[in-house]
Amino acid sequence: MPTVASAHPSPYEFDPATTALLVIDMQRDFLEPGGFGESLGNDVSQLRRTIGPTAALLRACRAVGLTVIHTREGHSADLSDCPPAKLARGGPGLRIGDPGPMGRILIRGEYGHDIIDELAPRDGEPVVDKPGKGAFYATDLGAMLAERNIRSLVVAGVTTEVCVHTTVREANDRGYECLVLADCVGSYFPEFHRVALEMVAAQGGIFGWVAESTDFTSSLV
Ligand code: C5J
Repeated sequence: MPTVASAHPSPYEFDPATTALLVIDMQRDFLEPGGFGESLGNDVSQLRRTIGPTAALLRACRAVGLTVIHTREGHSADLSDCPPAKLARGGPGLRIGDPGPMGRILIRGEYGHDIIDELAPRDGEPVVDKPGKGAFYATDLGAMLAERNIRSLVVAGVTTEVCVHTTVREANDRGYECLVLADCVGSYFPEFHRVALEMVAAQGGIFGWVAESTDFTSSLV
């Protein structure tokens, strides 16, 4: 069984046949100027350091035929799946559904909602559209994983303390063994990123493991 010996808090063992790479919300709306992330007052350049390692991770996973699944956060054009409290976020004229330089902010089908070119999904890789922070809420991700007999999730994406954390917590409660790749997840707030990773692995791995992506990819060969 492949093992990531350097994972925290303990070595992470996984079977590639029942493991999926989950790449969370690497969308223009979060990583590029003019999108949802920036509309909330964030410095989106903070997330860009994740792109190179995640591109390398995707190459390594695809090379060995690991299941790869992408997610995108966003809402339908009529906003019927967006709770009022979420709609109220951001300054006037910069809220979800408002027009921005990359199209309507965080709306499915708009340019800004899609995944950045560097990490574009390949044909056949599922893309899960989710209205919430967690990838299991109001999606068919659970069914998709069950169909493929997936038991372990290797997690990349943004942001560490929001959609990555929420999804890993949801996955942990559903019995998935989650490995979060520290260099492939990012936050607008470096301190939140650091502490969020500590929280995953604290208390003996309360809801997962943490490792560097190269330690994971070197275990694949
Ligand atoms: C946020 C996300 N931060 N993908 N979404 O609103 O983490």
